[in-house]
Amino acid sequence: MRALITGITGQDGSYLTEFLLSKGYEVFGVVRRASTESFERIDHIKDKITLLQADLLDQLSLISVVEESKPDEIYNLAAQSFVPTSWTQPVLTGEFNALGVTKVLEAIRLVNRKIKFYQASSSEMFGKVRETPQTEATPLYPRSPYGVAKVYGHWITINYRESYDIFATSGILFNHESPRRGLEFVTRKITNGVARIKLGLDDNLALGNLDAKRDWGYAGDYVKAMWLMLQQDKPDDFVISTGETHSVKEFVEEAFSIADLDWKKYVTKDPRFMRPAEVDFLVGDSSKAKKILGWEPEYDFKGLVKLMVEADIKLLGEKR
Ligand code: NAP
Ligand code: G4F
Repeated sequence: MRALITGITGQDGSYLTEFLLSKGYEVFGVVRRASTESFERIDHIKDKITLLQADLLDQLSLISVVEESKPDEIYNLAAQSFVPTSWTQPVLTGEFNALGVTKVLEAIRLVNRKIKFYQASSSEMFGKVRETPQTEATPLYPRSPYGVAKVYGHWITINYRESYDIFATSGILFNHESPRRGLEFVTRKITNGVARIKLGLDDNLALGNLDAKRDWGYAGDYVKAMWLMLQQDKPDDFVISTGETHSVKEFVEEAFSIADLDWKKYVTKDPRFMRPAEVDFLVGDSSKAKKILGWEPEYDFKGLVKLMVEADIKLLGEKR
């Protein structure tokens, strides 16, 4: 089997690549040209995969990489994925996260309609939640330009499924984290902050809204669900979540306690990290994925926080 992954240099791209290699896949990854190469997350597997240059902004480059790699499956993970940036760069976010999806689907339509397609949709689409817990049938109410663009990506995926009979699936994934998470996302910001404080490199961690609640899972568990979705007889939409919700404050308490630190001595609230419109509460119901895909997460909240805190303490310790 051959797979093409957009966003291969990202958190999910790196875990999915490892998983597909373990299943015997030939893996091709889309990377965009940059003046300096930073493939940190896939450095350890770079010699086992083929990297091809393309950009979600460039239709012809996407057609070329699909022609060249001849994939059985395409995983569209590339995106501008940081929600706050979607307010400062709303047009670019729309180009990547909304129209970019159409460009990948057009490449499939033009090159080979038998290619199976996975779209990285998001629980951010639920935004100001209309029901709890959120399922595949919950109405969408996005609260950021990022969320709005992801709604477009979700619906264009369904539209190509219905218009052209393409095997196009949409995975509505709730927040998933890992030691490879970008440093600006709240979980990694906290675990990196804890490690820095523990090692005496810092004495403060400035955060925004501590009351927001998220359904946090482990990225390594979630990429398996992506693959399972493409192994089914028919394309569909699936919510992937743990079913547990915790506040940012609870994440902070757990992370600091793992390092034997009192969080109240170090954490401050900084209005710079508040958002123009917030998603206050998310919790997913992934019964459909459990029943049809047989998917279950292995990591729970405490296991995830521990994994991330320990990894950051080790990483910073090694760098010293
Ligand atoms: P990430 O770590 O930010 O990775 C994003 C990837 O997209 C990077 O490889 C990046 O490449 C690539 N990319 C960005 N713009 C591109 C463009 N114009 N052309 C080609 N590649 C481009 O994100 P992630 O956490 O792995 O998330 C993967 C996907 O799942 C994203 O679509 C995200 O929106 C979605 N999602 C994530 C979560 C979550 O909790 N992690 C939840 C739901 C949905 P560079 O290395 O060149 O920047
Ligand atoms: O970690 P976050 O930045 O993730 P957010 O906005 O939930 O988005 C992530 O999950 C989505 C799935 O629901 C993905 F689609 C998306 O690509 C991304 O991966 O923020 C989580 C919460 C927010 O409510 C935010 O207001 O944490 C709150 N928060 C509080 N202090 C903070 C901070 N967020 C960040 N990034 N930095 C802070 O200092």
